[in-house]
Amino acid sequence: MFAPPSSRRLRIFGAVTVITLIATYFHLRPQWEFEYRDYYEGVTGYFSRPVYDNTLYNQGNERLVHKQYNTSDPCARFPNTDGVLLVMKTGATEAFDRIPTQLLTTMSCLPQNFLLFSDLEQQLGPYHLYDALSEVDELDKARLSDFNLYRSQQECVVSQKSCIDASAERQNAWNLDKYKFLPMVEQTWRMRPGYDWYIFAEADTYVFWANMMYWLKKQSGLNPREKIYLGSRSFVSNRPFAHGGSGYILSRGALKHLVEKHSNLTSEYTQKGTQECCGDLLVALALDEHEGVKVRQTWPMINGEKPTTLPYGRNHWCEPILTMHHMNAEEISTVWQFEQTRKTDRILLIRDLYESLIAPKMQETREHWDNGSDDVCYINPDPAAQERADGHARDRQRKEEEMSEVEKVAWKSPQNCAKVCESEISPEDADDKEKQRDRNCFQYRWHNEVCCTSKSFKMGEPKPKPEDGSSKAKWTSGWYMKGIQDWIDAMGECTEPAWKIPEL
Ligand SMILES: *[C@@H]1O[C@H](CO)[C@@H](O)[C@H](O)[C@H]1NC(C)=O
Ligand SMILES: *[C@@H]1O[C@H](CO)[C@@H](O)[C@H](O)[C@H]1NC(C)=O
Ligand SMILES: CC(=O)N[C@H]1CO[C@H](CO)[C@@H](O)[C@@H]1O
Repeated sequence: MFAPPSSRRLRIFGAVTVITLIATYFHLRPQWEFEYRDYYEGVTGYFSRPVYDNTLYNQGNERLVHKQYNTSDPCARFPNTDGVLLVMKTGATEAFDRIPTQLLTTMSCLPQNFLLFSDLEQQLGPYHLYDALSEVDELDKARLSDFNLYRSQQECVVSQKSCIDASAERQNAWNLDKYKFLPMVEQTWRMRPGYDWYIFAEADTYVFWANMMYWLKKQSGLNPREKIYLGSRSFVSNRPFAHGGSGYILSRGALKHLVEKHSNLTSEYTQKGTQECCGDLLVALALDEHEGVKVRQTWPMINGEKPTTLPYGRNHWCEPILTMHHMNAEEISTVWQFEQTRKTDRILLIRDLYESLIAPKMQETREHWDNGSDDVCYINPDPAAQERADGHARDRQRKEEEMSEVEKVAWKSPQNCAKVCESEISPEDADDKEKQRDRNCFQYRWHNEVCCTSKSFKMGEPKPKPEDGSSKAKWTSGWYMKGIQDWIDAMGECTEPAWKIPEL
């Protein structure tokens, strides 16, 4: 069969057209790619990520942080963490709110062999959340009411948020939490034996890795083969333990002996847990009862506060910081950004947090604000007013006969309260450096005829406006900025970081 000549010509024309187009494409393609790459490099550099205005850059911290945030190489200044394992504990009611920010910030620079423990086995992107309670005896789980939430979480067939009201279950999540600690410690050694140091933290703990690694490996002189337990020491009925939220550290020696020599820890401390307040205490009991290991005080380097609640001043100034706690996702991101945009690599001291993050936001007074002033209080002496004041403030009153004229009337108004700090150093001693260094009054808070002052300075947080609009019920906080500045000047530079030697 032959096609008519017109149709054949058409087909040849079609074929030639297609071949021409393909040839043109192959001829031009490298050029397009090249031009595209050129253009892209002009904007950000081929392999680099964007540069932004640094949202932390402010009047007052220009010499401390860069004006711009170059996000290209976030791990460039991150230390080598060989020999150190991070073990992070969370719970199903909070994991998806807290862990992603940890993964986007500090943990993005850790080798990915850290461990995440929760009270439900879950998957978060490529990360696995292990169920710390998986090895608790089934009979205990069925028997103990503290495990009711554990069962509800497991029975949930949709997302946890849809099943569980996290704020209503806060107390139950806390009650369940204490049972996770020792199983987590046991599983950690079995899953990842042989590290020198194990850092146990929570999802709202921030770890300053550069300081931490320098201290653990170089500065502290601690030997991981010894049985060592480090943290911020707290007490429950005179029994010392390392506060869990601040993060605590176990040496290889401590973890190995505790886990390998005692096979029944989970069962034993599940029983004990029913009688005790908290899991961080249970860890201390297990270490003490089985290995005779007691916590060494590492506070304030291992710290339970965060930049806005740290009591800056004596003992919180030239000390390096290793951890902070109660950090919400935004706060974690902020401190990471600060670490990333610092102009220096030297050891990060508590004063650096103040000068970079807090000082630019300080002002003389804030209304509807609580800065946590509670060292010395002045309350209306009228019995009814004394009755109204909370016990904590009542216990911290200065004796009438020890009060100055200014202190005697401090309870009357925020303005009167402010004068307590202003009058601490008399005008003739105003330039006395020693007196400036020994200052005891940096800030105040006034509320309901209660005036309290503080021997440290801290930012604090907003308080709700009084519903009835009464001026007495309003919270007013203030800072004696001149006294703070004089103290800072009198302290001078921190010539050496004030490393804390962990003591028994
Ligand atoms: C950002 O950092 C990268 C990697 O360190 C560097 O190559 C790039 O030039 C930097 N960009 C700017 C604008 O400084
Ligand atoms: C483990 O501890 C539990 C609780 O203290 C106890 O009842 C049990 O007998 C122990 N088992 C072993 C093998 O020691
Ligand atoms: C900075 C600081 O200590 N803030 C405290 C302010 O007061 C509230 C209680 O009203 C505390 O919870 C904060 O910790």
